[in-house]
Amino acid sequence: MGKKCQLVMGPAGSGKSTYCETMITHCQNSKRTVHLLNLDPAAENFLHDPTIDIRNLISLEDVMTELQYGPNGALIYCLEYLLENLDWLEDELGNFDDDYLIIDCPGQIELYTHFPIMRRFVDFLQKLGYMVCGVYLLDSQFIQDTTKFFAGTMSAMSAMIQLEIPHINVLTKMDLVSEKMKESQEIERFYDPDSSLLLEDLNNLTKPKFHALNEALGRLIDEYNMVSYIPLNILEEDSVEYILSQYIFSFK
Ligand SMILES: Nc1nc2c(ncn2[C@@H]2O[C@H](COP(=O)(O)OP(=O)(O)OP(=O)(O)O)[C@@H](O)[C@H]2O)c(=O)[nH]1
Ligand SMILES: [Mg+2]
Repeated sequence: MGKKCQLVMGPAGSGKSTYCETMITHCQNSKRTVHLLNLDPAAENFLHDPTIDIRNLISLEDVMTELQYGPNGALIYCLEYLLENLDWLEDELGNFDDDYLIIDCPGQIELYTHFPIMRRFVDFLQKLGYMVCGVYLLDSQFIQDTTKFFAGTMSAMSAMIQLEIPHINVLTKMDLVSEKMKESQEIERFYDPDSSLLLEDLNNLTKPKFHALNEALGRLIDEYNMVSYIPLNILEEDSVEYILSQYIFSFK
């Protein structure tokens, strides 16, 4: 089977850590071996202790105190420090062979959009023989505001283009979406975004001077035709298993 890993990305609060916990519990229940790699130096508590943890290499608080950086600058420093100390990570990774690795990333969007950090990290994993799948999470509450949904879709696309790896997008927290909404046709246009359907909402929500921009962004999403979402309800085993199957399938 080879070494596989999921790089779990997405904006702050999109549900990355919860997704990792859910995936690990699910895999353990079905007797699959998984390891959590925590890449977020600002993380606090985990349900499952990470097998590998960036906090054992460098402390965000130390960086903030010693270098007098704010939290965002310190986080970038920590990740760049990791890239300079990949020997440490290689030792920690050991030889997991057929196991899965689930990587919980920080929520700073700039890590996926314009810093080369994640790209270099992925290159490193690939050199070690890992097949890496990007899993980009977006909070399903964004569907209530098309402007947020559009912005989230642009950031998902940006991560896909930056990393050039197999990729799935997941709409999280579906347990919070009403049954009525889930059963309606309306939700389908978010799973497989059709910009012409969303554009009307978007134009109603923005001032006329932005309409040309909205249309250009809509065309961009259509032209790439790459962004679609898989809904995830963490309370339903079938839903978690489906994401896992799509992740495996992404390598085919
Ligand atoms: N109801 C519900 N709440 C969720 C779900 N996923 C996450 N949450 C809640 O959303 C909040 C943020 O979840 P996290 O998993 O910490 O999100 P994150 O993306 O790791 O956040 P950062 O690491 O700060 O970027 C927490 O209060 C979670 O309990 C979900 O599937 N359903
Ligand atoms: Mg987190």
